[in-house]
Amino acid sequence: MRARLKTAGLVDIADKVESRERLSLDEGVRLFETPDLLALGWIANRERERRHGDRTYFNHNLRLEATNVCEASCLFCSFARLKPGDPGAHTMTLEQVFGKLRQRGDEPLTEIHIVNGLHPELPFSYYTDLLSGLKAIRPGIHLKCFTAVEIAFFADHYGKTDRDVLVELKAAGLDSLPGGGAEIFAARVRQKICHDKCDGPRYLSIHRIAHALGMRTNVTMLYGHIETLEERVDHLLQTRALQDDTGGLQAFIPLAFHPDNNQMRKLPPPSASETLRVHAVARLVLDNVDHIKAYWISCGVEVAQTALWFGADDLDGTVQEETIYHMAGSSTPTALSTGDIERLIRDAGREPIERDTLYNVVRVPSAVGLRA
Ligand code: V47
Repeated sequence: MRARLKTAGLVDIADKVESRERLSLDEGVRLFETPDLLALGWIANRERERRHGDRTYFNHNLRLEATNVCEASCLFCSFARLKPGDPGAHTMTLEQVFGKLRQRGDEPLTEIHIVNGLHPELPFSYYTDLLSGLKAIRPGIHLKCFTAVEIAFFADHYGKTDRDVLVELKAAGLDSLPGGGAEIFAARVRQKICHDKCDGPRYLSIHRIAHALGMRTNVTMLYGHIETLEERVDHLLQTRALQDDTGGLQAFIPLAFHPDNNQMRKLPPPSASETLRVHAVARLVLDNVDHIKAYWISCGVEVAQTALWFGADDLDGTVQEETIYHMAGSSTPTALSTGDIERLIRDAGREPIERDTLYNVVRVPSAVGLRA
């Protein structure tokens, strides 16, 4: 392998990773630029196996979107509708949301993940009642709800501070924040693709406040549109700097841009190689984040399986009611059973571990062949 790393010009980076030295912006860009995807994958996989062996995490979760009414105008979004009553706009009543959970009977869900549009007409009590109502139905369930972009919107719209919004939502039952809304932190990109929502510094500041309040969060990165390689690595470095300060991030999730039915539909979607490359570079640059998630809804089931050899150690979960990606052209199923996910992981040569949101082990489907 060393000869191949040498030919690829990656020996110095491979050695740095092995001796746990930090990678720089330039080194991150070099990793993106290398034509030798397998050499990059080898380095990322060695790091993945050092941390997790063959262990590959997933959870039994339910994804809900209570409203797609959104006053932001992100060019990449196929899900949002500007106003209530616009064709395709939907807003569930709280009873309808609760019904979605009740329909699941006693299915052993451990997490509900909710992301909504920025709805201009709902009262703040809609969100607090949503959380407390879900907790009343399933007291043990983990509520991973509302991106930092939604938190910023609540603060501006209801005249509160970001901190007060988080404190009130936490009191109502919020347990953690999902990573959505990060897109690319660079102002140049945000100005072009999502100019009218929370900027990068505020996104990071909201995660920082959530961590200080004892909540864990994830960070995502939307790639494969107009961003440069430097802007991708800068996004990773800003994520790494936040984690240095707080330690509150659990997982980093690269999200592949889907071009159908949105204003960036002329762009091609990122290729499978690009997706593997992004997972691998994320694993290597984010030396202080434990988990890299290959979200199968976004990158496709087969590529997600392959990403488990390119730095990723997590596949997200059963999901069940996704619409953001399916409205943007994803051809993945909308749900997988836990049995499906276990099979996918084993079929990829890894060992499935069912986790909860905080990465506590819920179930080890098979202990055979597990590495320490
Ligand atoms: O914030 C929207 C992205 C995100 C498109 O935290 C698009 O565990 C690609 O954040 N093409 C929502 N991406 C999904 C998300 C997420 C997913 C899985 C796990 C977690 C977690 C978080 O989806 C949005 C936006 O960045 N998105 N439209 C599109 N056309």
